[in-house]
Amino acid sequence: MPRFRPPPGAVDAHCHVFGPQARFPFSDKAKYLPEDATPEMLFALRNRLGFSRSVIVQASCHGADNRALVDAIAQSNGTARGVAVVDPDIAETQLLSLDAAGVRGVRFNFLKRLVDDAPKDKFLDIAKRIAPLGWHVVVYFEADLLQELIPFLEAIPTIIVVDHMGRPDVSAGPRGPDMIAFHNLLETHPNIWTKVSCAERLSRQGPPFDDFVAAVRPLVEAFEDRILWGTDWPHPNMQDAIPDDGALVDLLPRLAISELAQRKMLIDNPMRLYWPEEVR
Ligand code: 0GY
Repeated sequence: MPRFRPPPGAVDAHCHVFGPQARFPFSDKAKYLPEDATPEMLFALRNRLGFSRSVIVQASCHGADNRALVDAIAQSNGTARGVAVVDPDIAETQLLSLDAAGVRGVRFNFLKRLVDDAPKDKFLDIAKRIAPLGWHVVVYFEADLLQELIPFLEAIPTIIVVDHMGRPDVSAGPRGPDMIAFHNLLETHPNIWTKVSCAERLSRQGPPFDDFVAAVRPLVEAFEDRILWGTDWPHPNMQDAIPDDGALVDLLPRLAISELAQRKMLIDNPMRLYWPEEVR
């Protein structure tokens, strides 16, 4: 259990569901085959950790088949929304039905170990089609791709959320080259947001993740209206070192010091993206 209690209404803005495989089989292009991670498990953990809402992000192992995601949102009683992966030729009616199901964004994954290809031209076609729905784009890439991706990011007409800050080397500190490049990206592109999540993957030191906190806190302070956070439960591809979710939650008051900054990161910012109809 975490020592930190998130404020009432807090949103876990990055988590996944897998399967159950018997109902929702994995893609035949999946690069890993995780254990089932069901909506019941997700919502039970969320309640234990003190979060109120979840943003479920389509993971690569389900490809562009969003049925498990849609099923989980349907079981959430309005407390979950989703980010889908879609093909460029998806029918308009399917997009509208994903919207009705609670999807508010699409994800473009550039990690070579997770996907066979990441066609920028097709991604841009998708971005143009989802923009009128008020959706946004979530992009997952690693730090060595950032410079090359900037023209692509600049062609996207919506808000963009970068997963896990584009996986910087946090061990170099807040003035390390990756953190500086990412800071500059946010400074020069007001439509780019990020999730300051995945300490468990990005920290070289491990718990209590001091290197992560030192590198990331200045980013939170500089861009507090564009920062999200998520558990990344059930931590795909980390079978050998599954992190303690409570220890991750205990990072929150170290990343966002004031109650106001915590409220923005955990409530105001995710609500603007995922439940805008509830934001006054
Ligand atoms: C994450 C991380 C990973 C996996 C995926 O789509 C995915 O399969 O996102 C990863 O292996 O880094 O963000 O959950």
